[in-house]
Amino acid sequence: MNLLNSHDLLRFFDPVAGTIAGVAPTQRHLGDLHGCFADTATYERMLAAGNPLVYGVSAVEPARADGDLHYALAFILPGRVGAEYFMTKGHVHSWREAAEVYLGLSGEGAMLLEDETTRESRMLPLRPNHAVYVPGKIAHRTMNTGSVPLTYLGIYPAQAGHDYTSVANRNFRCVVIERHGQPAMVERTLL
Ligand code: PAN
Ligand code: ZN
Repeated sequence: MNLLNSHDLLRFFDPVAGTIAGVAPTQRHLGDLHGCFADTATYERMLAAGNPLVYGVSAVEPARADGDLHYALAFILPGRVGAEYFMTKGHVHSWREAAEVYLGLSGEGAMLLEDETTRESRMLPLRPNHAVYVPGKIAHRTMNTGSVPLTYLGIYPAQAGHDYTSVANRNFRCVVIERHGQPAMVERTLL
């Protein structure tokens, strides 16, 4: 196999739908987000009433040699569990040093970043014309803070990998809620 044939050189994506032609998105429903929302009573109530789709991720992950890049286009539907916006599961990269760049494409959202060691947290806006840099060793989660689908592109080292377990075990220290019509980051234990 020659170098050019071994890579996915060109793909076509829909920035509003958050999908890539020829790539079936991995779908995450509310039931896949156990433990993510602080308001567990509202979460269980919503889950009992149905299991809505929350987000989808279309990843292009062809080669995995040193220096290769992977990317994923994602959409998060608008919605809330109580005051908490629909969000991704969140992860830290298995190869902890792996950083990532997020580009907002459509809609309005936010990213929650948390330092694994110090647990220092930041909330950053993610929307069109915004690029968010996620350094290595930083757990990251994305939420839709608007009323239409949020779409974004994430580009990361092919060796990054996704560690969901350590985030699920310890959870993010903070949650992002709607307060006075605006996203606000608050301590999970204070909700
Ligand atoms: C993104 C995420 C995407 C979905 O492509 O995979 O936002 O979030 P979860 O993976 O936490 O479900 C990324 O950060 N890749 O590394
Ligand atoms: Zn990532």
